[in-house]
This record gives sequence, C-alpha cells and structure tokens, in this order.
Amino acid sequence: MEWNVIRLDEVDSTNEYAKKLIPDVSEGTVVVAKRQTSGRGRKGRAWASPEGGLWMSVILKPPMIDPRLVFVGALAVSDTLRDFGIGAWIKWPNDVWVGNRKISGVLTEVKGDFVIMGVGLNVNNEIPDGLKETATSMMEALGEPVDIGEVLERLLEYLGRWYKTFLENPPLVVEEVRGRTMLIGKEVRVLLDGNDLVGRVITISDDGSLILDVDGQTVKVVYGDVSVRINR
Ligand code: BT5
Repeated sequence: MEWNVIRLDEVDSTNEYAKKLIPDVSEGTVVVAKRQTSGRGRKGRAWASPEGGLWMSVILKPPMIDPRLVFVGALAVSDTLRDFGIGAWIKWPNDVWVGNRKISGVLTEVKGDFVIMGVGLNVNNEIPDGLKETATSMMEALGEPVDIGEVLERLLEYLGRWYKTFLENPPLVVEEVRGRTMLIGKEVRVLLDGNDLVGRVITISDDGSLILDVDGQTVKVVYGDVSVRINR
C-alpha cells in the first residue's frame, strides 16, 4: 500500500476530516493530527487527544464492507507496540490494552464505498485525569518518551500488511486476533444497550463475532462493549 500522509496541527477529528475528502481521494490517504479538539470513540463517546499522541485516520476502499476490518487496526497497533518492547493484548472488538489499561482504540466508519479507519494511540501524551485508572501510554509503559515518527512509520507498515492479509484471507486475521486476545475462557460482561450479557468467552468466530457461553447457551455477539476482570 502506498500511503499519502496529510499532516495537521489541530483538527476536530481526523475521521471527520478524512470523511470530507471522500470521494475525491484515493485509497491510502492518511490524515494525522497533533491534537484533536473533538476526538471520538464509538457511539459518540469522547476520545481524549492531547498533543503527544498519535491520532490518525486511513482511507481504505475494500471490495466489501466487513466488520473484521477493525481487527486490521488492532493487529497493526499490537505489532507496533511489540516492536517497541511493549506487550499488549486485543480486547474485542476494537481496543488494545497493556495489562489492565487501554492504550489504543480503533474506530471504523463507512462512507459510500470507503472505510475510514481511525486509530488513536497514546504515545507521549499525558493521560487526562478522568482516565488515569483505565488508560496508559507508550511513554508510561516504557518509562521514557518514544519517537512518534517511528511509531507512525511502523504502524503504517503493519496496517499495509494486515490489510493485505485481510483482502486475501479474512479468517487469517481473525485467527491472529484469537491468539492475541486474553478473553478466551474468561468470564465477561458484554454491555449491550440496556441488555447486558454475562458469560464465558468460547471463541471469536471466523466472521469476527464473539461467541459466549451464557448459562449453557451459546450466544453470538456481533458488536458490543466487553468488560472483563483481568488477574495479572
Ligand atoms: C474507541 O472507542 O476506542 C475508538 C477510539 C478511536 C480514536 C481515533 S483517534 C483518530 C480518529 N479520530 C477520531 O475522532 N477518532 C479516531 P470506544 O471503544 O468507544 O472507547 C471510548 C472510550 O475510551 C471512552 O469512553 C473512554 O472511556 C476511553 N478513552 C477516551 N480517550 C482515551 C484515551 N486517549 N486513551 C484510552 N482510553 C480513552
């Protein structure tokens, strides 16, 4: 993949900026901002994006719109972290965690035939007060700041590789996520608007869904927020 990187100092949200470029843009366009004033997570949740973090969106035009695309982002982040000596795990469907703290989130959105894949990764940024218990950064994990340019370079390299794998063989991407999630066998609560499920994770199926055992019944969850107690 040839990446064409647009660099901004400040933007509301790189996903919003990228969306406005569509359709007059080619696949592989990347929007990176030093800070976002209205960074977003899923369901309109706020994403803290102070200076020092990596906030970016890549524009893709896959032959099909597929929920498994989000795994491409999570795998690329986890490979990048590994290169810097940080062990991370993937929390289905779109988070990357270091121990019991979130370091990265991926937000995929669709516009026409395009997919905007937003990746937020805490690198050298301060973690805001309300998130100190639940979030971490590469700087915190390593005890020193890292070269954010190098982080971006690695991340784009791995995004290109995993996107290629996704295009060729999507179940391979899922298999890799299965191996990098700590959720299998764990008791989890899946927060589904007003209708939570509590069960044990059996697996992530090839179509990307979370398969749970809920009181002996097998339940398939296509999308949701997982909360899990991690004993490490
Ligand atoms: C996500 O949503 O994890 C997807 C985050 C995607 C952010 C990127 S940054 C570039 C691009 N442009 C955007 O506007 N967005 C994308 P979700 O699973 O809904 O998680 C959101 C939750 O994560 C919040 O409710 C907070 O609890 C927590 N959170 C917010 N900011 C955080 C941060 N910087 N680090 C760790 N956790 C954070």
